[in-house]
Amino acid sequence: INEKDTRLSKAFITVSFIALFLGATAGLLQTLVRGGVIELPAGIGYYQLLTAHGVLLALIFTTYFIMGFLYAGISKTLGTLYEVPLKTGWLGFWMMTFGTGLATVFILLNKATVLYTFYAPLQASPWFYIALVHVIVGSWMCAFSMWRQYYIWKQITKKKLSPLFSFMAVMTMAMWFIATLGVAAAVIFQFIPWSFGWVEKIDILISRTLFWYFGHPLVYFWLLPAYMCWYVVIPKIIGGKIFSDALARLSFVLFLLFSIPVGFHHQLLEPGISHSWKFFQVVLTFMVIIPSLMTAFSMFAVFETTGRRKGAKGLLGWLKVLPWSDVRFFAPMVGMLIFIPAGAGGIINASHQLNQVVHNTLWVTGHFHLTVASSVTLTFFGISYWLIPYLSGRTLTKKMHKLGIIQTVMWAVGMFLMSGAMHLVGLFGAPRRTAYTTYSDHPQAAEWIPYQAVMAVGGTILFLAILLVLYIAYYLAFRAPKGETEFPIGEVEAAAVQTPIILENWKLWVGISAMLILIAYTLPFWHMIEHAPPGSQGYKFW
Ligand code: HAS
Repeated sequence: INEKDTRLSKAFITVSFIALFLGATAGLLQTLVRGGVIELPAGIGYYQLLTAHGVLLALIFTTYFIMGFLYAGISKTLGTLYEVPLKTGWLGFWMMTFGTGLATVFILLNKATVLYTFYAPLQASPWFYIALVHVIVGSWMCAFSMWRQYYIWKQITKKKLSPLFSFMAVMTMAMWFIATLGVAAAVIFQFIPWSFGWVEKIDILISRTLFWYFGHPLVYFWLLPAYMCWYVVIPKIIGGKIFSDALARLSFVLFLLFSIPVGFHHQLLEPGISHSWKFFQVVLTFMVIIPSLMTAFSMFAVFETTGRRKGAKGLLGWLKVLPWSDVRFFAPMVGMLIFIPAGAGGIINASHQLNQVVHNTLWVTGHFHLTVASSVTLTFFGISYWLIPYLSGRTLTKKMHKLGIIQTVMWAVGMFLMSGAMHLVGLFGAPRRTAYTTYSDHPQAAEWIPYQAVMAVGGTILFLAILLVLYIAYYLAFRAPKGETEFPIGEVEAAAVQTPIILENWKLWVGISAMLILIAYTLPFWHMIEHAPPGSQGYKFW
């Protein structure tokens, strides 16, 4: 990888790890507050910390890590970044970083205590929304820059199919771009005029709908780079081959089609949206489960074929020959295993009737700590263990392999306690996003408190695990012995079917995606506007 490209990736990864540290510190404090273990010093609010925790980890750590990973992979598979993509990438980085800095300052000043979902009626300082515009537009710059690199590569090579990694990167950014149009519309047309006081009222339903139009594909924006590691990197690390290039591409196409028109499954208890439209989007939600099931199938196939090729016998003998002591495999593998119950939880959430039981309880918090905070995050840690030395020109030592494995185990144990307790106590009705002081004197709370204590223990273990991963990252970036580290990119099985070119037909897939979005959203949106409360001016532009 070229030195200039390295710098861009390193810049993104550095910010992501700083956000990881700050967000984790907020997380530790908040789990201790909620468990009733400590009280915050005067002036700092529980919801302020919760906002910092959510924004820094769910939005900033993930997005920056993803950009750093995608740029490194694109440079590896499509070649050194051309001038325009590189410059646009830096423009994106600085816009995003300016926005992130500004947003963090306003959160710390307690002027943007609106949680990471930031929809109305909670209102922040207008500067928080202006900061968000910078983050969103900056990320679009990165999307344009990656697409441009891909386009130039295609022009020069005249190839119909691009390398699997870069196809996946382009697809991930396409999904991100279409999804962020919703949140950008809410920020520009609703939140900014409302927070500056240019309009008096805001339509809450529309703000939530635009947020969730973005909010669900957002979770796949986190997931897809993890899947890129599972599909493309893991086969190489375990000494195997990619099961099927066509299957991997198809699963990404299905994510583009079905991850966006499903936002209503976050609004199943929202008045103002008719049941038939909710039902329709629930059906589409069940469609978006299919590419994950395909991924599970594909990964099992890779593990089994690789194991058998290495001489494994019996039904499960292949399990034994997997490289369990290689942290590059171990961390993502634990992430994959956790994704089995995590995905099952998602299916429960999406089931309309069951959603009535779990919505707005700590169950949902448990769900996303298994998905994004475990399956995705452990995979990102697994990637860091080779990506950081790859970028810094150093090597992943045996000692770091061991520390990484300890880190992963600590993460799994901490999360088992924290997320397990969240799931259970959620079923007893414990609400999410509620400070200890809000209900601690309520008789019902007595039943919840022991679970919250377990959450605090789990949260503390997780915080220690973060300190460990930060140490490993620092060591790999600045202290490890100099040398070359591989960027593992797998090859496809010789026996796999030829990939049909149609899978890389962008007009077709983006067109179908737009059509599905129009079908799923136009009429419900129209109803919302028609039945908007009088005087609600958030959509004055209509
Ligand atoms: Fe979710 C709420 C439904 C997946 C994140 N979700 C959330 C929120 C977040 C989130 C952050 O329908 C909270 C938002 C908020 O603040 O309010 N979710 C789903 C469904 C899926 C799903 C159907 N979610 C995710 C992923 C996330 C994520 C992924 C982050 C990365 N979720 C919901 C719903 C809600 C929700 C409702 C709203 C709840 C409410 O009422 O508020 C599906 O995509 C899941 C499909 C996954 C699978 C698992 C496949 C398993 C694989 C692993 C195979 C393992 C191997 C290892 C190969 C079907 C691929 C084998 C190895 C051996 C050694 C044996």
